[in-house]
Amino acid sequence: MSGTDPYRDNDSGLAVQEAKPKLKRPPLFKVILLNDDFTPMDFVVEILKSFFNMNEDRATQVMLQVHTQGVGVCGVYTKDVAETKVHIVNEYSREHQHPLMCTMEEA
Ligand code: TYC
Repeated sequence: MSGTDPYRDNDSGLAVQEAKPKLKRPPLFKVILLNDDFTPMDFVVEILKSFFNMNEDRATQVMLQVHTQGVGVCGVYTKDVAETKVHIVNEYSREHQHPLMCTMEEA
């Protein structure tokens, strides 16, 4: 074999740096509930249990946080998952004639 085989150390004296891995962590998004004056507290608790896997105590805490502070975080997800959660919560609320608003923002 000749001396130009690229897989062979040909002692050129050049330092070769390995490429850095190009994988980055995907950006994360907070799914957020907004307060309103009309959606029943029980309905919000049911949403948090059904779509965000919270138990009764945690769901009640988050619901009360939204009720008193105006907003609360339901969870943090990748973009696709956050978008899907926002969509299903808003659809479900509309189906039940409640004005509850769910949205997302970069974490
Ligand atoms: N403020 C509502 C009420 O008094 C309850 C509520 C809580 C509504 C959280 C929306 O995201 C919400 N019935």
